[in-house]
Amino acid sequence: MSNPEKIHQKSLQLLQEQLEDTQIELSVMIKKIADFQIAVPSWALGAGGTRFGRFSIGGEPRNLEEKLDDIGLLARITKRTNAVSLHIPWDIPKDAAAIKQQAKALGISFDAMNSNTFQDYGQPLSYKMGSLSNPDAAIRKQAVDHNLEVIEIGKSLGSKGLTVWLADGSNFPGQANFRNALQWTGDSLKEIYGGMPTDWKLLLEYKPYEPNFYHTVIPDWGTSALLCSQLGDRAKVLVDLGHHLPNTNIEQIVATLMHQNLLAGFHFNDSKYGDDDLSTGSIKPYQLFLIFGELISGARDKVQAWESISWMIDASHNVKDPIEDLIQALEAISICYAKALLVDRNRLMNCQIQGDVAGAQELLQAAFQTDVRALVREARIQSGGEADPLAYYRGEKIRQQLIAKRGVGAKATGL
Ligand code: AFD
Ligand code: MN
Ligand code: MN
Repeated sequence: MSNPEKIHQKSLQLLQEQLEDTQIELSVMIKKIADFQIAVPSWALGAGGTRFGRFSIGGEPRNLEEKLDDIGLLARITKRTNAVSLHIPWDIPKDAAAIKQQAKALGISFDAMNSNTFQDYGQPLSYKMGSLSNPDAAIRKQAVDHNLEVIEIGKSLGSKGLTVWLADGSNFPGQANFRNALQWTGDSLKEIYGGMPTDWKLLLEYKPYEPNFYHTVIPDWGTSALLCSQLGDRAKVLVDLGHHLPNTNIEQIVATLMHQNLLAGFHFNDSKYGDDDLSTGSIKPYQLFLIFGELISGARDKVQAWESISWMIDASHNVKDPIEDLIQALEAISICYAKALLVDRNRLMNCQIQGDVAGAQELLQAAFQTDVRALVREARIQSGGEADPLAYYRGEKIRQQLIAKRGVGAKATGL
């Protein structure tokens, strides 16, 4: 029978030897990995489903308190998350002080708040034809007021950010006026931005299509950056990894945004074809590794501070246990980050200056092919987490416990 602890120590020793002739200290890497925390989306603790149906997982959180309990478990066993990103109105706290207290006891803070102007949930006017870009000024006002309410809720919980993702757009040529929609969106965002406390930031998300299939008002990073530049220096671009047409060079977008100090942060997920919201790193880990390369390089060159970037997962689970999926996503993010830390950026720069293309590729591939799981595990163990969170979660039969407590048909609020 293999001995995981013995293998773990041998892996660490091998990494130590591999790093011998570099300037990289193992202990420094372990601390960076341990310090790198990613916020969990409240909506990812239940089964998401698609427009073709939803299959319950069983034992899903039925309210915000239970969502926080599940995130508290993730925080305790993975030591990779210490924050939640809430979605309003799905997560309106009945008692903000009690929720804040519960979160604090679980070691969880509140990352960016998410507004919702893409569904009708009983508000007087419908968002069917858009929200911040709607031709009807009364609907635009309702959507602006909703965002201002979300800010107020966020203030009561200690959040410092508002993420705005708009489903606004059109399904057919002629349905909307591109320029009016953009203008109305910009005007509405100005009102929202003006309603934010001065220590908050606006994270403006883009997406090329879905739910609208002919045009989306904020389809790409350029439009988001254009709108942010009209708002102020606390409005920046949120990069959702699933929000790009296939084969888009996302690492280049990240570098470009950092270069302008315009990167708000990430919604981590993975995709094969569209906004598939698959587990981060499950399809294109090399892309995620290259994205971290740009982030590390940009921070090192001081084009944008690492601390100014928000790290959040945005995923929706249809076939996996949500907590197992989030364990895997958090692990994949840490692994790609750790691999990217292995690249000697000075040597890479020299290869670029000398036109040594193969040499540059060797540097990247050597780092990407390095098995850093022992480092990520060691960072978790040293932080008091479980050596193998997934094995722990399954060994303790936690999903079965949640089903016994909440019921097999329990459905998370939201989607
Ligand atoms: C959907 C949208 C977008 C948004 C998320 C939460 O595509 O990514 O951030 O829902 O509202 O995934
Ligand atoms: Mn998103
Ligand atoms: Mn999305």
